[in-house]
Amino acid sequence: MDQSPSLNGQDILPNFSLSDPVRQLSIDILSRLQEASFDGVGVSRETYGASETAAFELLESYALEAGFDVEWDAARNLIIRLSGDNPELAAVATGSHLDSVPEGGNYDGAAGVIAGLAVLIAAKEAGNRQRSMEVYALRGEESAWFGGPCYFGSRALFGKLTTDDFNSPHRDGKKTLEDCMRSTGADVEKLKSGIPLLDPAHLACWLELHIEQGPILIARDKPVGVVTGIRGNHRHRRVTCFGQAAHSGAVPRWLRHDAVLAMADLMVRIDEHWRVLLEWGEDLVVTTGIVETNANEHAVSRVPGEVSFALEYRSQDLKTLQSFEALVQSECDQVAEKRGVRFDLGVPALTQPATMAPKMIALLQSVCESQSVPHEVMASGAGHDSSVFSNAGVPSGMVFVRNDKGSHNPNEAMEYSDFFQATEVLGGAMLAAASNQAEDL
Ligand code: HGY
Ligand code: MN
Ligand code: MN
Repeated sequence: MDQSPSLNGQDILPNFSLSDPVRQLSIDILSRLQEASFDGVGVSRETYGASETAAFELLESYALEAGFDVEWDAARNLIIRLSGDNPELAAVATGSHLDSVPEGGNYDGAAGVIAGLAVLIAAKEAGNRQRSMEVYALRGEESAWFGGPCYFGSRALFGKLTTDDFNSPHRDGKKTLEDCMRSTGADVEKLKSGIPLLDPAHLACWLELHIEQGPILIARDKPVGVVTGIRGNHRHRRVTCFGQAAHSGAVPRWLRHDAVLAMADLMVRIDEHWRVLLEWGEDLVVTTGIVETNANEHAVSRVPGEVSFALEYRSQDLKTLQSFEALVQSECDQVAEKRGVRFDLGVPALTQPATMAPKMIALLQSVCESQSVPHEVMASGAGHDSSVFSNAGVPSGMVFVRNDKGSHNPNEAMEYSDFFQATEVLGGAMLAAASNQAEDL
């Protein structure tokens, strides 16, 4: 990979640093977001819900106060713009999502949005850049609120929302994504038309800062990661196993069709395939994050006739995802035959894996080196909006921030010193890209 600290022959990367007031402002905004979204345990910013909208309105107030133009698009994403000297050139963009999982952490998504605002404020003070710089605060990245599909705000940008998305049931079972979008003022008809809200050619590149959400940067003792690729995922939001309810004392094992035992049998088989595939060097993670018997009928003295569970698997390799899907189906058939049960896998939601642009990886590495920031080049196990931008043809890159205690939990932590180092890497890369008039970065 090109290690030279340059971008299309541009030898010197512009210096970029955050002033103390901009650092303090970032801390203030993140603190206010946390206060506004505290749910008694952690942070909840509900996809297309009032708590997510409140976060967007808070961000808008800071962007306006900093003197930027802001725009709400048809999906109620918020775009913050700093015009360049040649505004007809393709823009340099950054951003991330503002929603969170229920009882989650404050930094998943929000750190990237606030880093983008900080970069724009610093760039405005520094002056002279050719390309406009934009921050996209995106709605609905998480799958947690609507069971499987995700990346609603970023996919809306490129006209990629589907009927299944709009009809996705909210986790409370009382409304759909469409209902929730309408409640925020989104132009659902326009989103349903499939007309892109953003022409990929409008962007010269997309760079997203995000917390790592995993343990690697902590283990490597490095503050920053440069991302090479993002796993795709295959989500069965609700698999149901239908067996036969029975008296727990009166029915012998050989006459039972126990739904929970059948599910357990399937999970052990799936786990064994996972273990073998990893030994063969495949990239794969498998999770069942939700398991529930029917609370209206389940009992200690009742053999469960029905159980539902979520099943998600992720890989950087689309073929691995597709072949694992076939394995899951064949194991369902075998367990069904053996135990006299039936599995309903439902309609899966698939998000494609994505690779980051080599030029963006090289640029981010060059900036890390020019700023003497220790960094790890690594893949992302978690999904990100950057995969949508990359698969839409926008040259994309990601900067990871070391963060302790993982993510998708209220203990999610991040050191501000790491956040500032990563933000200065993001800013240096964005400024280099914005100062470069080459057609293709
Ligand atoms: O689920 C994910 O990978 C992301 O954190 N939404
Ligand atoms: Mn995220
Ligand atoms: Mn997340």
